[in-house]
Amino acid sequence: MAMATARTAVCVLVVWALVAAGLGSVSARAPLGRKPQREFDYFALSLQWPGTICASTRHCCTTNGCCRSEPLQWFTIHGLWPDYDDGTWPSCCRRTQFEMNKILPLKDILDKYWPSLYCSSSSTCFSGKGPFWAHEWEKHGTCSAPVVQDELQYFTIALDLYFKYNVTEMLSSGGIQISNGKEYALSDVIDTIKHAFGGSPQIVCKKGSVEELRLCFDKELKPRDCLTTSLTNGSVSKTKHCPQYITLPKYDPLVLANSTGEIMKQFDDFEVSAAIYTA
Ligand code: U2P
Repeated sequence: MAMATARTAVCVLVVWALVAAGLGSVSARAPLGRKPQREFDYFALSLQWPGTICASTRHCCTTNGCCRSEPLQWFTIHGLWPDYDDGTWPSCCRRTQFEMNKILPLKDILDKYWPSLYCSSSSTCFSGKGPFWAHEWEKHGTCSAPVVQDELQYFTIALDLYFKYNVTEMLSSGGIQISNGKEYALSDVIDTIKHAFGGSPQIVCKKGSVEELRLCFDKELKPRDCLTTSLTNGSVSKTKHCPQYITLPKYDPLVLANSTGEIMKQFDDFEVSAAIYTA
């Protein structure tokens, strides 16, 4: 129900953002002094599995989605990435800074479905450090022209694709449930997504558990196959390869909450910096 409401809100915003920005054909411009990067070939919507990533969390802060009392039991967004068909990708294409106030109407939805799963702030293209969303917009969003022209449009399109192609639901309808210990054949997971989505996903693992799942789209935002070769040509290291049988583990935030001292210290630190940030 909450998901349906969120989806409706995002759809309205997508239409609005598309109309506001227009769908002209402006190619990605390079930051001053750099050669322009050519137009991308397709998008990868990269999703993270909190059950796997959060298992490595050692300390907490309010910005880390792993630290919430209610566990994240769905794939969350990592980013919408413009990619090339040769397995490489453009990055940091325009000198434009992330501005939180441009996406304020999306804030609650982003918090829920696009949280950072780490405490450290992320690197940005030109201004050092910032929130996870700033990193994704500056590194990938600015290279998404001519399909995406501005920050609001970048986030609304990513959210719209995320809600339209709900991977968590696709897997559970195909009998692949979140569960500690239960192993699924990698080929079954891929086939389940292929069948429900209409394109072959890319799956990244960490010690045999799903860490990321990527769905790919052409420039008209229609499903297409992801590259499988990029797994071998350097974008994903050997340790990220998936074995024949993989797991989709649950995680329990209470386990984290029990390692208290460090957590409270991190919360205090965050409250101080958050106050400065919002002042
Ligand atoms: O895979 C490790 C990191 O490389 C970046 N990446 C990977 C594949 C791709 O198609 N595009 C891409 O950018 C990601 O970097 P990030 O967005 O996290 O900075 C990914 O985490």
